[in-house]
Amino acid sequence: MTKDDLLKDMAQAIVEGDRQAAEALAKEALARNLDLHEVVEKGYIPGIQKVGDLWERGDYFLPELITSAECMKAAMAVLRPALERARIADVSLGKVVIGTIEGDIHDIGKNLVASMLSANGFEVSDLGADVKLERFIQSALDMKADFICLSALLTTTMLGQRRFMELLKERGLRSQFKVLVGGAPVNQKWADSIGADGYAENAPAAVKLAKSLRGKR
Ligand code: B12
Repeated sequence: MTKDDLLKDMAQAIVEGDRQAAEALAKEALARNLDLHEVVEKGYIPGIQKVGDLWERGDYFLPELITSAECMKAAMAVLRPALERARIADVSLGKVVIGTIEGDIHDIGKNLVASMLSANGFEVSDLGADVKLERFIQSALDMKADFICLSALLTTTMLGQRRFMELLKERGLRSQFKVLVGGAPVNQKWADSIGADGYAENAPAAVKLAKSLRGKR
């Protein structure tokens, strides 16, 4: 099978909710030593995006959405150790607290950002999904984080990103951390409007952004 066929099959496995295929293809990508960033960005992500489109059009319902999301998570679980092992630098480029805002259980994209930051030499503390704003602050203070990364996939939880910025200011902590925001409904304009330090549209861009902001205050 060519690489392009493999990538197409990955997308299809997610669309069809075929967990066995999604996992087997991820294992094949590892065995063939493929570029895992390409595998994720050109194989699996287009699959879950298609699922989102089908759902929006009313062709898929919540059960299909859940099944596809589980396949995506299963495939990412196969790839995650290798993504993280591919650590480029052995020195820490900075400490990162990451999570999905409270009220939001989407975590596939956040997990990818966490894995890639970790693979690129950042020390990452992943708080998971549905994380209370207070917890982000406490964890960042406890680990003396450089970055706080907030993921939001719902328009409602995007508002939590804005509230978070306000909370940091109220606590007099704004200058202590760089805050990065992301998630499908988020964009640069939103990041600017809430006074975040940066926005990135995908995991590789998040790594680039974090690297570019290192040491800046
Ligand atoms: C999979 C999925 C689910 C799964 C989630 C499983 C999981 N464990 O994550 C399940 C089935 C559980 C689910 C549930 C729901 N979902 Co949903 N879901 C999706 C779907 C199809 C894909 C999301 C995804 O994983 N994308 C793939 C990843 C790789 O992309 P990503 O998350 O955007 O992340 C990338 C970037 O955004 C960026 N990034 C992400 N986070 C961060 C953070 C930082 C700091 C940075 C820099 C970058 C960054 O990098 C990532 C990697 O490249 C989207 C559709 C879509 N187009 O997004 C809908 C979608 C997000 N869901 C939606 C909805 C409405 C829901 C539900 C409310 C449905 C319901 N009626 O119950 C619930 C929400 C429950 C809750 N309280 O959270 C809507 C949101 C609409 C809106 N405007 O608010 C969407 C857009 C679908 C739609 N078109 O209507 N969902």
